Amino acid sequence: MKKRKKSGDYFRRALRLIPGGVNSPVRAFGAVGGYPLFIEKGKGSRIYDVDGNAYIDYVLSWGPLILGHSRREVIAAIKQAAEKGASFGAPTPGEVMLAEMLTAAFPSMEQVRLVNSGTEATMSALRLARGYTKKDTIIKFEGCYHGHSDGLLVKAGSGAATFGVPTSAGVPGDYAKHTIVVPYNDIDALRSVIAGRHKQIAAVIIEPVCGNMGVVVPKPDFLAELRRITRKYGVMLIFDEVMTGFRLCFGGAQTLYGIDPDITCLGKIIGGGMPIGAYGAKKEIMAGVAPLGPVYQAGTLSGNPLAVACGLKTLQILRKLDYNTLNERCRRLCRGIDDLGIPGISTNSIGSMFTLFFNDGPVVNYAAAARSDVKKYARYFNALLNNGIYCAPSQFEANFLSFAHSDADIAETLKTVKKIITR
Ligand code: KE4
Repeated sequence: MKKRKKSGDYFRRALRLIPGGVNSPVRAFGAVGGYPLFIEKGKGSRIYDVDGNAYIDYVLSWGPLILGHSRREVIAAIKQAAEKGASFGAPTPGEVMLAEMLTAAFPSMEQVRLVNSGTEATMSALRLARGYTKKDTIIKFEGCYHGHSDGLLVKAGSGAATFGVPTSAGVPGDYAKHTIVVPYNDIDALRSVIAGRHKQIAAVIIEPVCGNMGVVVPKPDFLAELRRITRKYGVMLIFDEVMTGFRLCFGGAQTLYGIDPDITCLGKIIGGGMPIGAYGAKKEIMAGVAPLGPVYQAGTLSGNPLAVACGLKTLQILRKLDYNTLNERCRRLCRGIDDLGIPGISTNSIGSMFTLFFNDGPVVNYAAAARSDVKKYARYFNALLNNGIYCAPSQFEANFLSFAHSDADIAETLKTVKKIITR
């Protein structure tokens, strides 16, 4: 049993000053019990808590650290940028270079605007879609998470395709009613909503591969059919690639599946672990964004030079790496778990993101994911933690590999997972 006394001390201090002791809810270990680790440092595939315990890290700050922690060249780039100053509130050369990198990797984007988080990216993308189409209603999919802007904290009302109801206090019903929620992977539900209401629907927003109900991949042709239907009815298609962008491959899910969305949202990896987000589209659509057009969006620290330097260096390194080596390790890990053939356990994985579900599967949407045994997941999570492996502290999250995860890490993880789930 690992000693985690100092984390407990910090948590008690934090609880007095920070709601739930954390600056983002999922970090509070509410779904798995106990108290969160307070992290001292990260290096390569590992993080180290304040009690000196080491963990193979499969959270990687919820995705951004695809190169692993504290990659030498990335830290050097941040230090070099910091020497010149933290922020100017004026354009800098790095922002142009990052815009060139992003639009080259995502040809559906001819122009891109940097913001400070994935939430800002999706919130701005929806405002742009509404401004461009002059329609107010949007469609999201059950189980997809796009950040915490009001109109997206919405769940399906009674009946599959009625107007949404808020999932959070403080969201006026008047906001939620503009959001329709349909089941992920249900193209018939999507088609009937759009056919019936396309005159009011500005956009559909989707995680093209979902990570926020645990990993759930689109059924064959789901995304292609989604693109066909939205194009047919004049509804914009927004790909939220905050998690999948530069994760599944250098060009994200849209490159992997060959889909051309109208607007793309990015985050996480493009900042290499520092605060950043972005949204982009064809020039004609981005012409609607202030100061060019009437859709207002702004940010004091948008394009922050340190975040840009960190993200740019990350992508410059990433561009030269072979994703097959990364993805093969993820496949090996998940295949090793599946080959154990344990009833009530299944894995979903794609690229270098995976979820072990306490669920017979197949987990193809939120209703299926919700049937998972979250108590078993909590026990599994804590057993992994006590054996030096840090996975997502919730059944309904994705886990990630980095280029720093070695064959030995995978072998150790598989051995530990086997010991835990077969006992
Ligand atoms: P941020 O505002 O947290 O940078 O991004 C919001 C967001 C948007 N779109 C997708 C697909 C996302 O996964 C996220 C954020 N992901 C969660 C983890 N599932 C962040 C972790 C957290 O909330 O602390």
